[in-house]
Amino acid sequence: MEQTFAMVKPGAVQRELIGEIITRFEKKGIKLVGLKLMQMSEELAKQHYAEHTEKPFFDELVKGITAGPVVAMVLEGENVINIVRTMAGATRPSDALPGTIRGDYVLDTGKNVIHTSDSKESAIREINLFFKKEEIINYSLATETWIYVLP
Ligand code: IDP
Repeated sequence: MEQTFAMVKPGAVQRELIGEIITRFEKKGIKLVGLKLMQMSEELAKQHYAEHTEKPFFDELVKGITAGPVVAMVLEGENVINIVRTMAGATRPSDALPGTIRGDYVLDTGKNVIHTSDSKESAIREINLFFKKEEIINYSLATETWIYVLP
C-alpha cells in the first residue's frame, strides 16, 4: 500500500470545506492514517514549498499557506499518490474538471483549497516534514475486503 500527503489549505478551512474534502477521500475507500489541524510556521512553509523558492509567487505562497490553520493528512491505499492528485484536480482552475475538488471549489490558482504530493519522493518528504512516526497509525478498516480484491 502506498501513502501520500494532502493538506486542506487555509482558505478551505475558512470556507468550512474540511469535512467535504475528507469525505471524498473516505468515500473513495482511501484510509486516513494521519490527521492534524495545525498552524504552519513561516519556516515550515518555506521548507514545504522549497522547490518554488525562485518562483515569482513564492512570497504569496508562503503568506497564503500560513494565513490560518490547515488540516494535514496522510492517506493510504493502492496508487493513492496519483489517485489523490487526480481527485484534487489540475493546478489551473480552467483545467480543473468538474467532479474534482478544485474543479468544484476553485476559481483562482492562488486559492486552490488543497495540496497533494506530486510524486513518491515528495510524498515521503512531506509526510516526514509534517508527521512524526508515532503520529501515523497502522490499522485495518473492516470494509477493506469490500474495497480491494485481496488474495
Ligand atoms: P500543485 O499544487 O497543483 O501541485 P504546483 O505547481 O506544485 O501545483 O504549485 C504549488 C502551489 O503554488 C499551487 O497549488 C498554487 O497554490 C500555487 N501556484 C502555482 N502557480 C501559481 C501561479 O501562477 N500564481 C499563484 N500561485 C500559484
